[in-house]
Amino acid sequence: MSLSVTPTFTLTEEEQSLLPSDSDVAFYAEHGWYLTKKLFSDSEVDELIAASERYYAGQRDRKLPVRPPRLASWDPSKGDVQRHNDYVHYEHDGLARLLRKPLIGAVAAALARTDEIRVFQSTLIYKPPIAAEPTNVVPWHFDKHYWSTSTSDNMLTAFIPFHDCGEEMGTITMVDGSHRWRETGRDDSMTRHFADRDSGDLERMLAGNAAYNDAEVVKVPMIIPKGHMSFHHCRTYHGSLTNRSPRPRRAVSFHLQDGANAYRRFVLSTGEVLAYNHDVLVRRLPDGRPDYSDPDFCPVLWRSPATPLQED
Ligand SMILES: O=C(O)CCC(=O)C(=O)O
Ligand SMILES: [Fe+2]
Repeated sequence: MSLSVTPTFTLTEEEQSLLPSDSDVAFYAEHGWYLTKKLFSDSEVDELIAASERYYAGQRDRKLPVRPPRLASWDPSKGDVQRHNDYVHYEHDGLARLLRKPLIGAVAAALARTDEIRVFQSTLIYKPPIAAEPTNVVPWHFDKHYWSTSTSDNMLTAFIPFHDCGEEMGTITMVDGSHRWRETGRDDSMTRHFADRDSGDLERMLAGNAAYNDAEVVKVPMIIPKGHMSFHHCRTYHGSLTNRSPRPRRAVSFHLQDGANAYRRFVLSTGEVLAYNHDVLVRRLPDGRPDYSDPDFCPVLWRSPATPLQED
């Protein structure tokens, strides 16, 4: 992107009043999660639903140039299971326009105490209203495990429901303060997405890590009113139960990276070099590493006005 088309990142006075306060930022640092104020109007949230329905009906503004190996890509042939679709900020302009609202990036930057926030991934999620549907359960995990090829330990996720979202819907639930735990035993399976792993193993891993840290597992369900969202640190354990309500649970998991994040080589115990889906998509740095600041896939969402612009 050339300097001349670099967007300016500004907030209205009203938006500034929606930023986290200093005590909110301290709360996030201590607890590993944060519930925002109302960042989207009702009509913006309704537009997210409409855009997601167009997406599910097959509308795309562009397609990924190659299909990465572990792409989450629900389509109607998969039926009434939990839907996950990655890279929606790339493939669908209607969703991207709303998700790229600078205010979301500004909130993330304040929480992560950083000047720049880039999109890392966006996953459109839909839990059908089927209480007994096993794929609706999201087992305990933290996101950094499958971002092992990222240098940053300061990445974070905005969980953005498209309606009021509470316990009956199987809202996202955080394990309070778990981002500060030290990790016991790590193995290759942790780099795999929770959908590809055994939920019993994940439950045991959570209990084992809590015991190792002499910590109690305090599960906090995020009760999120329409237009609000929750944020979680990339090392905060979280999961969610099934959808027991009569309506679908619709959301985007908007995964964000701080400006300093970059690719690092991560070798599994087998000697295999781990790849994240980006690694077959993004442009390369001069030294050959995947560029996690490729503006096509990882656009800048927020840059604090004081930060000098860089040519990319
Ligand atoms: O859909 C959920 O409840 C959890 C989503 C998730 O794992 C995340 O936002 O990182
Ligand atoms: Fe997650």
